[in-house]
Amino acid sequence: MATTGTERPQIIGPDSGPEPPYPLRMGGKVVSGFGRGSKELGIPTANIPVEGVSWIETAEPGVYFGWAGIQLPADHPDLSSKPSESTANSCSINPTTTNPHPTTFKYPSALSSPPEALGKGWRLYPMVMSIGYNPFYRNTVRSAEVHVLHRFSRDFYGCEMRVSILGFIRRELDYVSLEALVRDIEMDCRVAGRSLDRSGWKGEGEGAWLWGEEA
Ligand code: ADP
Ligand code: RBF
Ligand code: MG
Repeated sequence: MATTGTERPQIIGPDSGPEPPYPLRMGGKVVSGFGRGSKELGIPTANIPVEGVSWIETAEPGVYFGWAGIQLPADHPDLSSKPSESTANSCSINPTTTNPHPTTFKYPSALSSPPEALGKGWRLYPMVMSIGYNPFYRNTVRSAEVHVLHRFSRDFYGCEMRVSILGFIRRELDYVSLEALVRDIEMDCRVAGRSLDRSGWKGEGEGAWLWGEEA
């Protein structure tokens, strides 16, 4: 059964920072997913291939959070958006008929990237991600999909994306309705935002991976 917001921890992990086995990394080019993320839920998820990720098969299916690095192409409109603008517009969820008024939450600030990485189009964002089988949709293959906590003005299919997972939020659940699923994902975004908004959770040591310098 679905849990409700009041029963859930509002912040994950100790203030000092992530604990083993985190950080866990995965990366690759953003591919097309099941084609229902944005349209049905108002919550776009960037799918990255799970092939070749050593830890993925043994990871507990569920919702994780951390940081994402994305290499945006030179003409992408979000290359010019400043962190302050992104904070002002702190809801990455799009309104839909099932969720006309998505709630806002705090976008935590990311590590600052070096000028060379910025020049190559790399940008860092907080993220929540789902790893597993989406019981609500009964998928038969394991997928990894990342919802980036930033409202983009254009898609970024085909771009190189890196994620560094710092913690686990909850197991994946089946739901009585789409509304209940969306409400829980909104809560996941708030929990991730709050958890990453602490100095021990900025992904210290993960920068070079996140902006594409490390293989
Ligand atoms: P698909 O089923 O192909 O994954 P989605 O409806 O889940 O389709 O949309 C995912 C795409 O939306 C991503 O690949 C990315 O290009 C784009 N996108 C726009 N905003 C976001 C965001 N905040 N988080 C993740 N992806 C986003
Ligand atoms: N799908 C589920 O069936 N159960 C879940 O508990 C669940 N949690 C999710 C949490 C987050 C943060 C995200 C981004 C997605 C989650 N999904 C879950 C996946 C959702 O069903 C999926 O994004 C859509 O099916 C589009 O592929
Ligand atoms: Mg998707």
